[in-house]
Amino acid sequence: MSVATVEDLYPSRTGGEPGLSPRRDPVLHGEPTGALSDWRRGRYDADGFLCFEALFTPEELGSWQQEAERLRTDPALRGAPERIAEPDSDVTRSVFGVHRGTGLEALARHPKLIALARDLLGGEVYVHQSRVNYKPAFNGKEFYWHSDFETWHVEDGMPRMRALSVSVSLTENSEFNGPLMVMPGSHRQYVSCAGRTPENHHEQSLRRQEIGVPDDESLRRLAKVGGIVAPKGPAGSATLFECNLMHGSNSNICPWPRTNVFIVYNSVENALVDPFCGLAPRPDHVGNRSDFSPIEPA
Ligand code: 6CS
Ligand code: FE
Repeated sequence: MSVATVEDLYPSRTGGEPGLSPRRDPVLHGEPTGALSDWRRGRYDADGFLCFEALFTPEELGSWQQEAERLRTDPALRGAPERIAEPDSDVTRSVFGVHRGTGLEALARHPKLIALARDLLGGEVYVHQSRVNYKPAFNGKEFYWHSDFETWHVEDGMPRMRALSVSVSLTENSEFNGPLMVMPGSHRQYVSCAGRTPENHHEQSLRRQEIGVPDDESLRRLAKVGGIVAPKGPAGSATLFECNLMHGSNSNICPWPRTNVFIVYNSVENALVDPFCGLAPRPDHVGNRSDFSPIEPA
């Protein structure tokens, strides 16, 4: 029996010309659950992101800050594939797979975050990816402009745009320490990238991404539409952004780290298929394909 192949609605890195095309999925999925006001849902639909102040209690935040620091220096993670070093040193850049078996599981299963994800993604969700990005003081290098969905589609086999990230700030995010920068409205255009995906690309891309990044002209056009915004806020604030929103962050040369936890929620109706690049799937701690069951609030 032939296995039905899933149509590639978002080709990229196929050796063709890079460029923009309209997204082929809605931004808001399903019926509102009431977790967000109509005004907030309207802003997310138009801008592709939402900012929140003080979603969590100081006690919750304190335990997550301690856990992130433990993970950053944990000797057991030193040689583990879940720990990613900065491109120019062995300083910890990221730790992946933190939503299971660490003290950050409670963050991933926080009722407020799951309610927001269910409202915007239209039903049950599961965690596609989780990570702490440390953006350490003095050494935290940039994350060049990119669409997460472009990578998750090409390298993880995520079929449609029905996922979102929540970035929870464990330290202040100021204009000085490499805050997340987004291009409002850019989620409405899909950027097909040049080049072809190398084998085991994640071993390079998670340190410094050079394949699967947009061309200059596409970036100029997206920035011309909605400009650039860098959400700032104290520890405990959060930015929720759509999987296809163009974003990046600059290097951190100041004495304060910019440490954020990212949880990626995907609709259970958008579970991964074979990667569209035709290569072997990325490891489970980067793109979860071992457990598509709905995540339940803690
Ligand atoms: O490849 C990925 O899945 C990761 N890369 C970036 C730059 N953002 C999303 C995710 O952390
Ligand atoms: Fe990203």
